[in-house]
Amino acid sequence: MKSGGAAVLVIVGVTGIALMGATLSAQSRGTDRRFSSPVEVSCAPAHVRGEVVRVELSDDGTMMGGVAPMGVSLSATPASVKSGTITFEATNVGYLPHELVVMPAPTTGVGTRRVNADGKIDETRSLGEASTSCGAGAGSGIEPGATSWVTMSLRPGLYELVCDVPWHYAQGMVSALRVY
Ligand SMILES: [Cu+2]
Repeated sequence: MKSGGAAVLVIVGVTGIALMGATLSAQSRGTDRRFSSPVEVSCAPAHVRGEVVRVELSDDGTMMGGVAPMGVSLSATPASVKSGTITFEATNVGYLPHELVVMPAPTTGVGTRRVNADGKIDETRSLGEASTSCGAGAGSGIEPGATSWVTMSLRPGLYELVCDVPWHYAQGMVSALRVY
């Protein structure tokens, strides 16, 4: 730090030191891609196996004191993929924590599962999930800005990609995936 900076710190006191620290911290990360995109992408798998399906998890926040999620959405690209080894990369671009659970599609149609009193669906037939911020597999949820990933082998068929944070499925946070 320059000597002029020290003099300023004496005058502005502790608050100023904290602010200056935050500024320096932001500047030192200036080349970080997190700060060059409106969507904060802070992590990704180092090695990806098989076909890749990118899943975007989003929302418009909550209402009713945080109980009711608004504008939740789950989209998969591509929505149709070759059978075999498939890696899902799920990125949360919303405001709330989300997750990705891969399920066989119910015979009654995608998005038609019964939602229990706790706002969740029955995950008994889950084939795997990505719900670890900046990590693989099942965890405690994907925080906003983070990505989680999971690799699995899928046979041809129709699958359902689900976010099973309470009430998110009920609000339509589900999408079809065709495996051919
Ligand atoms: Cu969700």
